[in-house]
Amino acid sequence: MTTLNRLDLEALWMPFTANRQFKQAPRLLARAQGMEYFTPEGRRVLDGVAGLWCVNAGHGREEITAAVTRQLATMDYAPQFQMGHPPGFALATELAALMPAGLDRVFFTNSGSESVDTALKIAIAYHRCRGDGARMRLIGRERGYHGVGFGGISVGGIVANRRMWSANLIPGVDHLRHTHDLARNAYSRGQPTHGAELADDLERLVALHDASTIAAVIVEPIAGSTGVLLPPQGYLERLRAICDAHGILLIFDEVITGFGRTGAPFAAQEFAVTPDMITMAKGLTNGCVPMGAVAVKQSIHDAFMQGPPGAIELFHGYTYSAHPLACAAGLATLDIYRREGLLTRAKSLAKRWEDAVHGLRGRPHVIDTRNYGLIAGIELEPRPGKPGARAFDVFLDCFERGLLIRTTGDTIALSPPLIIEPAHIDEMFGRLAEALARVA
Ligand code: PXG
Repeated sequence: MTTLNRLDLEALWMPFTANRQFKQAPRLLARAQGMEYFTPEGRRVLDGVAGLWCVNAGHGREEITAAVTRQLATMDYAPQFQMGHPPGFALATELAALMPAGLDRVFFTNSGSESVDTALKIAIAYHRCRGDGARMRLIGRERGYHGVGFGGISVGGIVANRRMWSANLIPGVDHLRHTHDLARNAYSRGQPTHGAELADDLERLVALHDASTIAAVIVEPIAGSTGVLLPPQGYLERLRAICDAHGILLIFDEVITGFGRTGAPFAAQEFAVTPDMITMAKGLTNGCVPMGAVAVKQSIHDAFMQGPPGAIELFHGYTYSAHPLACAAGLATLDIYRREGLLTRAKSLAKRWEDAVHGLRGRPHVIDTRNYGLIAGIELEPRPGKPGARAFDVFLDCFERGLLIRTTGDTIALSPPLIIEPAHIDEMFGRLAEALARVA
């Protein structure tokens, strides 16, 4: 590993990466344990982002390793089409029990992107099953991220993910405005005060298109990828009420907010707003085997269960839906979450975390600090004409000095493993403060 040279890097086309820049000065990780990564040279790097918002129980969990190893030796793969296996049913049952009441039917996928496209397809098909087939329109939100499938980029609101394929995005999609408003909400602790009225954008779209053409609205309860955008107080409630008034399904994309990130198992529970479907991935297997899922209300599932008993009710699925290794990893992960209280642990650390986040106020270039559960967004003033460059330099500086952070535009996002201890919080924000002082 330590002897990788330039040629060894050529074949791999890396995702969401500046490939040419990266390969000039590669940043490699070779090993991980608990709260830490180690480089091939053995240098310690504190994990401030749970890998990529997924390793919620920390790295190198032996129980998961053992469960996956056992499953691999017992049955490596089994089809799910017209066949089944016990770990698939067991994981679905356990997940259903974790969900907000009523969302107790589970469809398995392999990623967040697949979960999103699955949920959008279910939404449209659901209305058709009920004889309401004109409801095909999908509503996303500006600055939303819903993965990289054609459905996900269509409802998503990130221009760089859309412009290349703009002629091919799925038709019949509109976007609500995003809720990020530094002028009114900078330095909010938890949910911002202003902006619930932005949910009324949905009323505007209903007035424009008529509710009878709208299938679903999809939002992240907290938008992660575009820089930690928190829902204003009352916003999600209002969105739910408008959806209810017009028979529109509400989908929460909880790929990053699921599995304890906010202080409750799911953000839906934390914010006490129950959507009709929840998409998830990442923390479902502690990031160690790819897996995603969509939880749906039983009434949605049941709308499909009609026609002759021999008929396939939903023409959708993946070769690796409910892959046995992923199910074994998921079951072991949920067991750890339960035993160690990790799905609510963020709550007990949230105040300490919040104070640390807001301790960065007043540091060079910082124009906002925001937080929820074990999530932080630290927004920097961009360098003139060079958006993202300053935050990226902070990222590089942190990595060199032993801290992994994530940046998007000029916002630094932190989302550590939920096993984090107060000493790690101090170390993380100490290092970040030093990096901010160094980077021009
Ligand atoms: N929905 C949401 C809300 C996400 O955050 C996806 C869907 C797609 O998941 P997959 O498994 O297909 O990648 C995501 C992914 C970041 C970051 O730094 C976030 C994601 C992925 C990569 C980076 O914020 N989230």
